[in-house]
Amino acid sequence: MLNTRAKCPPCLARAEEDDFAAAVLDGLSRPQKSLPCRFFYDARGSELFEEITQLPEYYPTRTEAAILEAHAAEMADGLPPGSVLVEFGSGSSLKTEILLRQLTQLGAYVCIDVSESALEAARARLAARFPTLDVRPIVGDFSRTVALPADLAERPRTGFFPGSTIGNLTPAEAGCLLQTFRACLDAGGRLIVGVDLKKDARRLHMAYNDSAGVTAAFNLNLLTRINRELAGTFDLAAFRHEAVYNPREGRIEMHLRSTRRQVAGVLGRPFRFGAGERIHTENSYKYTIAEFHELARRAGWQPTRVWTDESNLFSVHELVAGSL
Ligand code: SAH
Ligand code: AVI
Repeated sequence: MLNTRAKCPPCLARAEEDDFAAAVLDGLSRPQKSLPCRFFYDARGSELFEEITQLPEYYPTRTEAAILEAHAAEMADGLPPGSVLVEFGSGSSLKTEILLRQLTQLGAYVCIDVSESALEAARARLAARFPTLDVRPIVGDFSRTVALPADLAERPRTGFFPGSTIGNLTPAEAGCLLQTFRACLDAGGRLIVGVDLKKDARRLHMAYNDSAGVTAAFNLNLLTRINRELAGTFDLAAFRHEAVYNPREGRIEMHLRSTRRQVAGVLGRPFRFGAGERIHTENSYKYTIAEFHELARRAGWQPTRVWTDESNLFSVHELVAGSL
């Protein structure tokens, strides 16, 4: 597996500090404590995310998969033979298989993710299911990992960014990320991106507060990871999962709320929590199609086609890169 680093635009420069320890110490030192959501995905976090995707309340994965099943042939149409499919935040690559079945002339599949365990499991499964496919996993942060393996650099590329992972960034960060992807893909290249749509707040609330408590376990696992990797002393029983829809921002916010006054240590540094104080762990922005088109255009992409489900829960967009 390849580990690569490349330059990012100045607005993503903060991501340079992605070292887990530095990010945790910084996030917990702020007046509003926060932790970056990309650190959810250690091996256990990736497993818990896969469980989330199977929950009855979590509609995004199955809805997006159904959209891909219905339209994969159109999405694959016109892809030059020998092209490279580059997926950002590929996780299990399960949904990717729907596209791969249509992309019979694909030159290679490059999958980029921070979770080494998820990449390894995907690599092994794809090797069995698509024995002739050239799969190139890259462990890294997609906001910085834009350098493709040298032998693939001259091939035409199509980007794939499913799952509404783009919603986990603020709109400003998402715009920067789309610019980074544009630099990574060819001028005239395409990006297929999955975006969760604005909808009834109750439905959103249920999707992030499932009755089996899997999303709560996913959120709390961040503290388990800090305890294990950073000599943390968090008492998990004294923090509670919270997910609320913020209609003004158009996003689900996930938090970990301290149920009492307490002190938790990280790498020997004490962090004080008041009763009820929260750590902000994730945003999950929801867009209308028009809002997402506007965001894409500002980042230099031309929206060409969009596919949705009958209930307008989720959208899959085709964007074409303008010249730089
Ligand atoms: N694309 C898959 C997985 C979505 S979950 C799907 O649609 O089901 C989000 C994935 O993005 C996780 O696998 C996580 O490890 C990865 N991820 C999150 N932030 C990342 C980052 N900054 N760089 C690379 N991968 C990231
Ligand atoms: C990966 N990402 C798009 C998921 C989401 O819905 O924002 C992560 C997640 N968080 C809680 N449940 C799922």
